Amino acid sequence: MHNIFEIQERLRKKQSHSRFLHTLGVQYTTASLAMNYGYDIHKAELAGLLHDCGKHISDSKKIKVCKANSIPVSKVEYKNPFLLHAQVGAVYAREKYDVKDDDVLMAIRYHTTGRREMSLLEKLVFVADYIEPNRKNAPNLDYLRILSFKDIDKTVLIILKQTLEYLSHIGHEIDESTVITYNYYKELIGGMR
Ligand code: DGI
Ligand code: FE
Ligand code: FE
Repeated sequence: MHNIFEIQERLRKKQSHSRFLHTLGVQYTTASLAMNYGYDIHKAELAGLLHDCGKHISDSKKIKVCKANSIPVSKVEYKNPFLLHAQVGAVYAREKYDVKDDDVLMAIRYHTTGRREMSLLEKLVFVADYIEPNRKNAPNLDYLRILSFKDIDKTVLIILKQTLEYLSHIGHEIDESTVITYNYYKELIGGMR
């Protein structure tokens, strides 16, 4: 078992105050969702707590860490290296925080773009990142916070839809992985009706 409080202390020293509050928010929101869906609470807390542990380093270091670990960097990621904090986070969780569990590492790796066929833990972290109580600006948060405890796949889909709408509204480049994830969950949920 990892010592959650010890990891919190380490992250508190690295992260800005607002990032640290977000980090704690994702930790306990992932844990709450885990209780609701009958998932291992300790693994959920650990993944939520560490999900942004690759965020505080410089863009050039993010690219360097990816190269050193043979992680491919797409054109969009080169231009928007913040996207790589998910990949770097998974590397740091393994190397600096001694996380060996692949479910936890994958949940950190895919927390920004999601992916097709996410595991339950990947979905819990993806959703918790968006709805945790310190998030204030995204649309439909009240609705998504209720829906997340009833239908996790539908919540994932709406978050992806809103994220893509937001990115095109502000004219940010979209990584194809986000679109692939969206299309997968759109198809999945369309097929369920
Ligand atoms: O690290 P956080 O800010 O807590 O949250 P995150 O890792 O989910 O990153 C959120 C941002 O990532 C949000 O502003 C949307 C953005 N994002 C997600 N997919 C893409 C993307 N940004 C770009 N440019 N392209 C994407 O495909
Ligand atoms: Fe993040
Ligand atoms: Fe986050």
